[in-house]
Amino acid sequence: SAPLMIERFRGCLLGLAVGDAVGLPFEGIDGYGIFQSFGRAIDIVRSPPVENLSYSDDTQMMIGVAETLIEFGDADPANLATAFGRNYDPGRGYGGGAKKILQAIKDGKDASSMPDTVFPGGSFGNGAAMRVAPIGICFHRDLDRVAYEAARSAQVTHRHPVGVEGAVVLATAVAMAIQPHVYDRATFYAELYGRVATDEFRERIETASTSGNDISPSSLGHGVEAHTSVVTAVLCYDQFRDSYEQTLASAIRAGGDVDTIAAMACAISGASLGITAIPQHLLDRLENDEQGRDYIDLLAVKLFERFEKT
Ligand code: F2R
Ligand code: MG
Ligand code: MG
Repeated sequence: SAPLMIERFRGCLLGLAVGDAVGLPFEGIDGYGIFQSFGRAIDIVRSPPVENLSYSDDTQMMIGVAETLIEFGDADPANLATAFGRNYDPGRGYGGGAKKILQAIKDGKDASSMPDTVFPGGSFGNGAAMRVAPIGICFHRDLDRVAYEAARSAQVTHRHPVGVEGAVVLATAVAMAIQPHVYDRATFYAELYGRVATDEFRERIETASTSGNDISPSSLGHGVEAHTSVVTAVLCYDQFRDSYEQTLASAIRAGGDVDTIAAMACAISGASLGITAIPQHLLDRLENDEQGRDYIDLLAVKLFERFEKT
């Protein structure tokens, strides 16, 4: 039977954290290198080479998005900036531009213009996409609202159109996946295509839509840039819609920015399949300190109560 909506909220947030944490040890290694050193991706998922699964910046920033939605009901950039600065721990492995902006916020400086200058034209990294999933689950009944809130959530750190579109695409994919209505492949990608204007995204969404199972997700890229990782992650989900475990393995096979591709793919998969689809042994190994597993689960329940029960 279809998962309950509360299971889907929990599956999305914890799915993202588990994907991030399982993928983190492989960040920066290509798929073949991972296979040579650690074996098959599916065996890595079934028995990760590290005992304790620690998450990275992807999950830490997702927590800030979730906290902001719970407290304020929307993705107002000023409120998000406060949450990101409050939670910022440089030891979690942030991108170079993000680090500068978040450190300035944490130090109480006015960082509002930094996203325009940290890279020429703004950042097109995947940092706005990797954290955006809570927006997709909260506003899933209104895809225009999802796109609007995702775009403004990106403004805190990512102002390049490609960086912004990464957040819009990922949030829209999550929003479609969490709905009881099942989107067929053509409709799913048509919806994503309609939300973007850059060639970087349009070409990759078109390829994913037409090539489907005939290509490996990594052929769309596996980099730290939004356009070389977001559609890759969407395809990792789409090729294995019925299995969280296989989606995670696919993200590991993609190589490169593995923690982030896995976080994004597994957020979509968890939203679709619910928390019971996440292997229990992975949840058990996920860090559970102050802002760990139980806290993330609590955020999912609070989001459900605020956005689903009204
Ligand atoms: N940063 C990492 N991993 C590196 C290893 C970290 C190390 N272990 C440590 O402890 O420090 N992972 C995380 O970063 C990615 C998300 O990055 P985000 O938030 O988008 O950051 P940023 O700096 O804005 O963009 C990332 C890089 O993309 C390139 N770039 C972006 N815009 C550019 C532009 N307009 N022109 C040229 N280059 C641009 C830069 O190289 C940025 O540094 C995730 O993988 C997350 O896990
Ligand atoms: Mg990371
Ligand atoms: Mg990463």
